[in-house]
Amino acid sequence: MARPGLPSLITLGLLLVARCCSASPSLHEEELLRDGVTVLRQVVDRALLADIADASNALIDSDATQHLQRDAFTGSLIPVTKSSAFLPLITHAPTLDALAAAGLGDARWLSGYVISKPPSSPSLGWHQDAWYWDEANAYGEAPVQLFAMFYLTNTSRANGCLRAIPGSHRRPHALHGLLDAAHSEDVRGAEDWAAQPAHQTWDGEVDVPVDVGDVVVGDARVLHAAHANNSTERRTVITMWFMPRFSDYSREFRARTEGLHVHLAKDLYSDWPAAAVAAAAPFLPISRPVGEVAVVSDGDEYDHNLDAMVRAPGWTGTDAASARAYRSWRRAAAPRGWLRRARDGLARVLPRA
Ligand SMILES: O=C(O)CCC(=O)C(=O)O
Repeated sequence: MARPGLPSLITLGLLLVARCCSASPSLHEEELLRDGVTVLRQVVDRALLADIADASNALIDSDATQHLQRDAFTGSLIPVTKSSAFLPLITHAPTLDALAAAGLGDARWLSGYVISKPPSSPSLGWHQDAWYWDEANAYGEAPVQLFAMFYLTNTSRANGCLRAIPGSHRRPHALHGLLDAAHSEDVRGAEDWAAQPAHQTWDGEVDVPVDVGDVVVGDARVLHAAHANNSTERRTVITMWFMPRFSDYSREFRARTEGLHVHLAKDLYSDWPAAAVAAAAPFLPISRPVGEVAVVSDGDEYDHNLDAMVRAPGWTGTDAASARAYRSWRRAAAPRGWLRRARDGLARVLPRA
């Protein structure tokens, strides 16, 4: 084999240096697809985080949002659209560029929440946040909806870090049949909450502790929870929801997403300064100019289980493609009888390691 000459070695070196110095933070794409969760390390500017912490604390302390913090398990669940200070997280280039580099570009922002666990608060129970389980694409490999969690403090088991069950976004899990709907009244404040499956330790679960500046990126389908906050400080996360590859979805699914987005993010359209709305516009899942988006202010803004949402896995009979997708998803956990018998037979005849 010919040896590379000096000029080509120099070129290679320069290319490597350029790549290393200009590279946007890389998303561990395989980890995200396999586990349903990954961490982008140190991608958020400290000054921006300080502004976001100020805006979050002002919202949490405001009388106007007390009805959005009725539940000590989640803590606050305040839409970020209550303040245009959160715009930089809707348009956050390091996160969106990392998604794009991993093939998850054209991401549109669906909604976002200030989730602040008060000091000495109980665990947030296991849940998954997908709402499109009647769609065939809910059972595929590619994520349809992603969370980007921006924590405002370092997190650990002591102050309520995130935990997750890797792989549960692609495989049925015992918890799927045991849980009530995420962020619903059913999971808030039950007297025997500590004994419920949603607050137990499950095989395969992992803690996802972070440092300030990290962003946890995950598939909406992955089962996740948060430990109790046993510290004396608030533990706040800004959870932002994005729909990657938005233009690839069917017209019907885009319309469904748009309807949900306008409902969940209505304050952006009614209360934000025009310049902030214009800056957000390219990142929104809307099919019309922002000025033409019609906002209806009805319903309970604390309700996260709307009629348009299908919150639990299971084919609802809407179309044949999703029936096929659902069957293959089930098979991933429960191999066909002949496969199971063959595997058991092999295990009997092969010597043990
Ligand atoms: O509070 C946390 O760490 C997790 C929040 C969460 O589960 C969510 O945003 O769905």
